[in-house]
Amino acid sequence: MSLLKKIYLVALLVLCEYSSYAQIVERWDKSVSNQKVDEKSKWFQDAKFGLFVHWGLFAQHAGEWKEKRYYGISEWVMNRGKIPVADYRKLAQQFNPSKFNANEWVKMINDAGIKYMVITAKHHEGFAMFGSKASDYNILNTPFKRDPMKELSVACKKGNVKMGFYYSQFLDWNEPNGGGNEWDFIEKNKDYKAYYNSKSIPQIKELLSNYGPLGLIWFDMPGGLSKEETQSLIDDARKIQPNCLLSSRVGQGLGDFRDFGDGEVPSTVVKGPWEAIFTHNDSWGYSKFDQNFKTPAEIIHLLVSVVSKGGNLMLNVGPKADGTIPEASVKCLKAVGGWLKINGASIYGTTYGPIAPQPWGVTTLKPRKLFLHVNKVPSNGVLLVPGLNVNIKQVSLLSNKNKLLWKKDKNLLTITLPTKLPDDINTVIVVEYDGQITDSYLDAPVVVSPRYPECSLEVIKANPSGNTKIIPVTHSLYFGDWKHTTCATDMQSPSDGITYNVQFTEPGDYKIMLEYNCPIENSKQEGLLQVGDQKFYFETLGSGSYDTWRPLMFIKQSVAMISVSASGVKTIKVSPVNEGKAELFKLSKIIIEPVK
Ligand code: JFZ
Repeated sequence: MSLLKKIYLVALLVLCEYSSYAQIVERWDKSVSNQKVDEKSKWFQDAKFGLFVHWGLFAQHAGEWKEKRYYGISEWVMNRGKIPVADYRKLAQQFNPSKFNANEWVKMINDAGIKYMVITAKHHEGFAMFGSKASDYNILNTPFKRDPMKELSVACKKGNVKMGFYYSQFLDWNEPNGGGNEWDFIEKNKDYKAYYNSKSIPQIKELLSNYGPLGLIWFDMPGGLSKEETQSLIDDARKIQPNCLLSSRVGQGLGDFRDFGDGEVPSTVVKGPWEAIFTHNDSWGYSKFDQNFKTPAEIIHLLVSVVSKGGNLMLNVGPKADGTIPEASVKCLKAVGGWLKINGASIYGTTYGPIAPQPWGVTTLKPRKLFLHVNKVPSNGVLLVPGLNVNIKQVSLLSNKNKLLWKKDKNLLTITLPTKLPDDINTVIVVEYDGQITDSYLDAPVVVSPRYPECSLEVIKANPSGNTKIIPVTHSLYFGDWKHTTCATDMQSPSDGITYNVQFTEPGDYKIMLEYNCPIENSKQEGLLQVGDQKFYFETLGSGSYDTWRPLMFIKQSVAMISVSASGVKTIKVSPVNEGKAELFKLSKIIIEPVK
């Protein structure tokens, strides 16, 4: 691993004061689970959909420096190219986003159905995108001369969009006492407190004082402050704007809402205010060559998935140096907004779905209304909704209010779907009911039905045994482009393994496949799949090594063909056969396909 990668990873962990993801979760759970969800964060939890904007001098490089293209997060080019401060600062002399129009941005936000925006006021490059008295390295000292943050705060107020600022409170590659620049400055000579007192804290106060009521301050990459000093920074912020929410990346397990890792969605429901953040392509800052944009369907599915677990999605755009937003992002957000115009009632103001994910999709909830998000249609046109211990009043399509035929047998609701669903990306069905839906069904068995091309048994639904851990495994396609896949890991002896309870809705023949990552050097170990009392042995196949800095490559291996004689619950278990030289594999899911 290169020195830069080590620095980034260590910085990421040390600056976040965490030694592992588990500790991130554990430390947060300790602090936030004691906090009641108060009125202050209600707007945030109702909003569900935010826009992240990464804009700075880095947009001029657009991922390139001295004819070299840097794949991954383009706002880190100064660090990756070890660009001397003296050279980098020249960018400020030519920065003139003449096509910037705050009202056009806010119109795009409104058309997208987005309710809040968080924009980089100062990223790690140290340049303030706002007029600052604390540092002359700011946008007023450029050919642009205007304060785009001021113009955005006016436009957001007019467009009823909550405004927030991203602020990198510790990493500052422009400053001798800021974090992260080891190529111009000597780490051991740094005085972080001097940096906080002369630039970071004064600028945070400027943002809180000069841009009207803010929805949130999105701190990032904490470091250099003790828990007490972080708390006093929070106290100072509260004195200026008590209702402004602060992100969990303020550090020390503090903050008003929880941010997960970049590009990460928790695999289960998470209670309390939280947010998943995603790039639109593979970079936060504008990149002139990164065309890997997520489609409207992918964004809608991501938004629905996040909201079904109780969170917000904040999707990022990276404006160009001229002040315009890439056309691919504008078009995509408009299409997502079109879906929300019709289906927004199933997103805004909802809470997490009380029913575990089903083969057809997931759910969200409002009092007396359960929303079924159908993105896979059963071949027989009959939707099975388990776990409804309530009095059903009506079932209809959200988009056109058309009533649907339904019947209920104990806690199983059966809905007859129309031959053509109104939306082939995600159709929403509203189940109106009396009474209280309990969460009890979140832990129900995973459902497998032959009415779908395949059913996935995500490992989060399994029970681990022995040393087995079910955790998010972090990897990346390119530098800083983090991905997180929940896997069952550390299965190395026969006493380790995972067990599912699986509800087969109908008898039939089924093919069982395992999806896993297994480094070639650890492959050819023997595993055992047990379905009820049937045993199926398999030998693992190599899929590629695991390294945080590379894509985690998965392989799908067919290991069994079973006949299920009647509907009902079966246990499915996976474990190593022998005491292995290494873990059997990192298992992400079991896939079950009906045999046609
Ligand atoms: C940080 C920045 O370095 C990056 O440029 C971008 O602004 C992103 C939103 O935030 O990157 C991080 C910070 C923290 C984690 C991962 C990436 N983390 O704690 O997993």
